[in-house]
Amino acid sequence: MTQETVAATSDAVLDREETISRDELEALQLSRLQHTVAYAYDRVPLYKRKFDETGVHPTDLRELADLAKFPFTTKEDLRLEYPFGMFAVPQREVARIHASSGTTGRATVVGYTKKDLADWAKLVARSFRASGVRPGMKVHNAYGYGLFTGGMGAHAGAEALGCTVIPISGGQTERQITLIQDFEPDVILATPTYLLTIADAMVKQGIDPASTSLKYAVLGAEPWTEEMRHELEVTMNIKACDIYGLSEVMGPGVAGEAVETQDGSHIWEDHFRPEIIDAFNPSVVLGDGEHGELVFTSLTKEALPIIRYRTKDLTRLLPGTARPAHRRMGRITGRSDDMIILRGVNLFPSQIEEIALRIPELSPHFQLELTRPEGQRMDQLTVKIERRESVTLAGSAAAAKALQQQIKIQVGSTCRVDVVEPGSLERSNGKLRRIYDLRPKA
Ligand code: DLL
Repeated sequence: MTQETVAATSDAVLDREETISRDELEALQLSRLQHTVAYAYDRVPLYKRKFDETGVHPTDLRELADLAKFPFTTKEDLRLEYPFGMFAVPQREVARIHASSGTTGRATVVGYTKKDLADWAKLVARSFRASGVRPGMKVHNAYGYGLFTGGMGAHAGAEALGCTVIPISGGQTERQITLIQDFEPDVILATPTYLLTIADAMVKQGIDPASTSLKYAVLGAEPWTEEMRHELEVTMNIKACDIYGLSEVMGPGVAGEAVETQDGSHIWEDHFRPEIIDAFNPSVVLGDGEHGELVFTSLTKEALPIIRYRTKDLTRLLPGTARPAHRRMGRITGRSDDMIILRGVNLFPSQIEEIALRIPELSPHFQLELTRPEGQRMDQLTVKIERRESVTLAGSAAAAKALQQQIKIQVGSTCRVDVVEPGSLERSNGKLRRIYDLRPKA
């Protein structure tokens, strides 16, 4: 045990920073923030240029609210500085590099010093511990290994916590099932949709997913709903908690959920200062409880300090509960760039998930297709969703109608619903693609 840890709860030893008061935490944030903006300004030409253009200097940061005077950083900035222009340390001090897949344009590259890696592992360990994971547990890590931060980030965190890690990575679902049966892990780490794929494949093999050794799951990397939590907890007889993060800010472990409250992830505010802004009018910083776009400033990172990074994730900040000084984030409703605008109405896949899972005949396997039928000027949304195994044809038709009506009532959108055969839609191996935009390109 390191010196910075102290005994706190009955069966877990928390980091000192998890138990400090809000006042103490904010004092720590301010001094770390002052250091970070000066450090970024001195070492990264992009920050110097942006601060100078905005007419703001690191010495202007006298209190936490002054952060709002500083310019935002976007994914586009990271792309323009590809590959290493955002790094604040010489290359020999960069211990590891990760990158986003870059489905739209160039990949974004991120780097870590040895200390960054140690801090990251500590925060992932902190998140896992909050979610019920304990030293000595066997952890089946089905997040993808490689440039994606999920696999290696979760791996290092589980090791730092003192767990036995099974580094299976994503995919090869049959093999995942064999190893779950043979190695009898206590914990599984995966995206929620991939865990669903695993559970589904178990059923196909005649294995009851509720009968395995698994007791906990720590799920993230994509939006998921309370309804999906319920589905997975019941199907697998586990406790499922959320873990949030993004590569530009660190990777998994920026925020983690406590198993005793299951009320949203606590943002580890001793390392990250969150803000919520109006996504359409970014100069407006919103108050706690108000919905908007999440923005992060790193407080301790060396290789890639990040100032006011616009995540595009839409959520709100809530007061801390299980870790009172650290604010929680509400569930991410979606990303501003994943929002479907259908005849003026905004819609997110998570809204469909929420509504569909309340209809007993429907499964959590769905995708959204956007089309523009020949000769028409209006876009059409089709929800393709699998029925549950036991459901009859008549049951499917009634469920389709119910879903269509509920989407109309709760979201305000008119859409088509096609209830399809179980197993006919693509399964997730990691982050699942929900939206298929088949409209002709302009
Ligand atoms: O997905 C890091 C991660 C790995 C988090 C494993 C949790 C578990 P990126 O590939 O950079 O990093 O994608 C980051 O994924 O901006 C969100 O849109 C989404 N995301 C991540 N965690 C959650 C979550 C990793 N718990 C992007 N709920 C973020 C909803 C999430 N969305």
